[in-house]
Amino acid sequence: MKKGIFISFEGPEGGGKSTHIRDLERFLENNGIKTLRTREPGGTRLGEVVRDLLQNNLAGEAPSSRAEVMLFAASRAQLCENVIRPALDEGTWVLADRYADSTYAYQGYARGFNLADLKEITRFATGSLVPDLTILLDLPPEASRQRLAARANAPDRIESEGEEFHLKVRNGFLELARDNPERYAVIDARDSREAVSALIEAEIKARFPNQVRS
Ligand code: T5A
Repeated sequence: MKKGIFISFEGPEGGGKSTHIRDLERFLENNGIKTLRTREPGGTRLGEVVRDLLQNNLAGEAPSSRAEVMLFAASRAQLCENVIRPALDEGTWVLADRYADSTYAYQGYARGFNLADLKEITRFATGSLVPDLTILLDLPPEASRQRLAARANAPDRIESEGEEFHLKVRNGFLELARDNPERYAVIDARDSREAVSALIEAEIKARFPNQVRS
């Protein structure tokens, strides 16, 4: 039975998901809460191979758009069954660097696949596991591009998509947040690291007052 809390972090590339998950981990651990960080695609041995297929052309050919949907779903299915569910069952809080809403934003709103189809594939892959809270680190494409340009590694296959694609991704996430206001917290990721982390902590305290106090 699920005893832990499941929090997903979503948003455009460079929004600060990894950075703010690390900050939240420290905050929760200071409150005596055990946490586990996951990432997608990836997070299991099978998932990391899928990540290489999706991002680094491991197979020597790019996946078709439909194959891309199924590869993200396969990575998520493995992660849910082998990592996320067992952790939640033992009371660990899971902090997910991307989850199903990324599929809806990238493969749905940006690539144009039908959202109802994607939801059905996701329901099967995850056994209907939905986060308790989704933190959307919202960033316009221009700011996202600047952050990615500042890092050492070259953009991967999906990051290299054009401006219009990334605008659709951003607007898709904002629409998902509007459609699921009780699950989503939208945070302006252009603020400083300290300011964004403080907003996330305030959100967690407000939503889970019995578990998080200081
Ligand atoms: N994808 C994924 C799909 O298409 N469908 C799916 O279903 C799923 C699951 C995954 C790719 O796959 C796609 C989406 C993606 O294109 P990834 O390699 O895992 O890609 O990369 P991202 O998830 O995009 O994450 P990034 O590592 O690019 O960015 P983060 O984690 O959001 O940002 P982070 O923390 O690395 O920060 C980026 C930079 O900004 C700075 C950091 O120091 C760093 O330099 N920073 C801040 N600067 C100022 N103020 C702040 N508040 C800052 N926060 C961070």
